[in-house]
Amino acid sequence: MKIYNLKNLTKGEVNNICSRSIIDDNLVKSRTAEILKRVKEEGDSALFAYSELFDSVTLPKLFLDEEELKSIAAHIPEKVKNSIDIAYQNIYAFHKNQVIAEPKIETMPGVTCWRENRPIEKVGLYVPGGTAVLPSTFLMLGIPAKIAGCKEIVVCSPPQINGKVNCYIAYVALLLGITRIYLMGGAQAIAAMAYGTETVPRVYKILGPGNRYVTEAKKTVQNTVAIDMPAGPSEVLVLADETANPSYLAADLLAQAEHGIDSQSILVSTSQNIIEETLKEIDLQLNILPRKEIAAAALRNSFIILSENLDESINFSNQYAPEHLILATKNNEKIIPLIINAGSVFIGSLTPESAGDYASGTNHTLPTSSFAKAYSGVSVDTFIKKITFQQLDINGLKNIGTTVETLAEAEGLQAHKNAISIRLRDIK
Ligand code: HSO
Ligand code: ZN
Repeated sequence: MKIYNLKNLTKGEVNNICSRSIIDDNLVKSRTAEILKRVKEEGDSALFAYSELFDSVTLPKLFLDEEELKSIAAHIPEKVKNSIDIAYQNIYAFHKNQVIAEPKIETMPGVTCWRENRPIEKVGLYVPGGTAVLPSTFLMLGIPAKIAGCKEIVVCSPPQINGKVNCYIAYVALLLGITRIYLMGGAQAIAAMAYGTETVPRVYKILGPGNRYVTEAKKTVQNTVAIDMPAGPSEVLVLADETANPSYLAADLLAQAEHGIDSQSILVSTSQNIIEETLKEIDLQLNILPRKEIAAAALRNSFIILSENLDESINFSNQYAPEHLILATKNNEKIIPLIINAGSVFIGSLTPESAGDYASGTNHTLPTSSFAKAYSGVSVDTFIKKITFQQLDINGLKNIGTTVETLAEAEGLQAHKNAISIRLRDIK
């Protein structure tokens, strides 16, 4: 891991190490465009062809139904099933409280305005397969969608070589009351949900992480459907003072690093000693990880910042805007109000990111690539639209009438003025 001394870095250099600009890959772009076009034009037959090509499987049909999901889910080991159940309960409990009804506001006597929530009727969830199958991501997307009340939840996940999904994915589907999983991954899955095919319903919003093809496809279909947020490689920033535990810091940095070779694990510390000890710990812990090659590659991409004091550390963190921020200092409570940009924050030495990745209750679908400056993580809000309502009574019309007439006239919009005047004349 590269080590930088913050006080020796110019503004430009800080900007540089904070930027996660991913080089546009023209091959990914052109292949994705081709896939999108083909699914749009040929529908189901393109999807069958792509599962032969990319998933090496000849599917009899493009989805698994409830009976099939039940028989797959029956093979789930008891221990995993119980853990999924607990994660489900915690995530449900936390998200349930995000549904908030706003009060009606009388802005002037007789003029009442309010907002009501409405679920997005049709949403599409992408649940990755590939090297890491992530049932946790299915929970993180499915639970808020259910709580929001989305009527149609289309779920796409790539088929395994046997033409099925694994037992965890099947079990989570049934837990969520989802009775069909479409067997498709990659850009073709995003295309199917964005444009619709004979079998796959077209949705209004697509959510979920994926590889570069999925990300590129989501970016491209945005003129047709909404998406959750721009996605980039996963990242963590650990902010540590001299009181932190180096073996915990190393464990948290490695947990992030094992996600993928492009993951970023950043340590920002005021203590040279902690930095040295953490590097030693990383060496020890890395060697025994099954995904050590991936983690090692990610660490080569990552860096450590030595800062003069905690304020500088926090400023750096706010500029980096990490997806995950871990606070490992003696005074975490004081830092909380100073955090401006972060996806999700993990406080104190007993709170590893893994807790939130799986089971504490918060969502793990979070803004990466510094999008935490402008985006929130997935929540029930992600699956809801808010509609405004208003109603005027006689009093309200009298009270607001002249104001609207005057403004309409000022804008030269006589018909707008008339819509008020015609009513005012009647009630006089
Ligand atoms: N850290 C990932 C979520 C995850 N971790 C899933 C394990 N499984 C992105 O927040
Ligand atoms: Zn993770």
